[in-house]
Amino acid sequence: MGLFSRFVAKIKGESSASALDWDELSSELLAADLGPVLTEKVIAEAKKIKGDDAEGALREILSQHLSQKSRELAQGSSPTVILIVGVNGVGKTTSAAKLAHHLKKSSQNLTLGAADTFRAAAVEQLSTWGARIGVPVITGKHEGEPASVAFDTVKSAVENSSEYALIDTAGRLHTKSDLMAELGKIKRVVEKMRPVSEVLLVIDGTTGQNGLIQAKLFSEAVEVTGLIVTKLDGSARGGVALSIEDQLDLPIKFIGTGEAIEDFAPFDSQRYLDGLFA
Ligand SMILES: Nc1nc2c(ncn2[C@@H]2O[C@H](COP(=O)(O)OP(=O)(O)OP(=O)(O)O)[C@@H](O)[C@H]2O)c(=O)[nH]1
Ligand SMILES: [Mg+2]
Repeated sequence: MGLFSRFVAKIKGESSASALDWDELSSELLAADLGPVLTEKVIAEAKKIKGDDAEGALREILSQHLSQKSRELAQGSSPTVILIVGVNGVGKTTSAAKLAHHLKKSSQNLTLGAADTFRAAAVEQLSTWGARIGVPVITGKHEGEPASVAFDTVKSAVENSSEYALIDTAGRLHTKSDLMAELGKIKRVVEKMRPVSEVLLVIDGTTGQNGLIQAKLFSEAVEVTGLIVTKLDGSARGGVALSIEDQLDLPIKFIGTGEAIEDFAPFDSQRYLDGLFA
């Protein structure tokens, strides 16, 4: 059942929902990772709703907490440079491959960069995806300088007339300031050649309110332009998405819904809202 379907039933005064009180609704929203701030706002606004179109009114309330920024990828001068960043294990490498695959459907040339030089397996992982989807992957020396791999990726993308250069980076703890500073360096080095049009922060949709803290700290280190929220397959919790959009005004641009290359789509806010009421 969608997160808000009982909510709507209660507002309509349906008897089946009469036992449900606002505290209970509040707990449900918290359990869905909407977070305390947004939960409080939504409950306060929802209490004012009366009349028949409770669902319409509630949808309107929730829409107002979604980011109004564009969910389209920004277009740079070819190649459009996109950095993929985030904490460990959230799905950056998989999302870089999925995004490349998604973009390949509409553009001729793409270049992927494996700027996670800390783990040999990470380079291998992206190279394997690249071979599978037919996109060249630029790699560097193990434990080499990530900024230099990123630079080489954009250089190669310029040389082979790629429309996009997608750069995967190593997972980093948002609380480690040296690692966060490295992101700024990668961006600065790349920008000697081309502007970085997008810094996409990957958030694991099941990690709850910690995702909000990650988004805050990454935004302080580097100008995050949008989010990819992963692991939304079968999760009843994706509410963190709404809470990040509300508090940081960062638009979710794509979602990941599984491990396969096709389990990826542009974020559709209307469908997201449908899911909450379904
Ligand atoms: N179910 C599900 N699994 C996903 C999704 N995206 C990624 N994964 C899985 O999550 C795991 C980690 O994915 P990676 O892409 O390696 O994550 P990463 O952020 O690059 O990890 P590090 O480079 O180690 O920081 C893998 O097993 C992926 O298959 C998703 O949308 N749904
Ligand atoms: Mg990775």
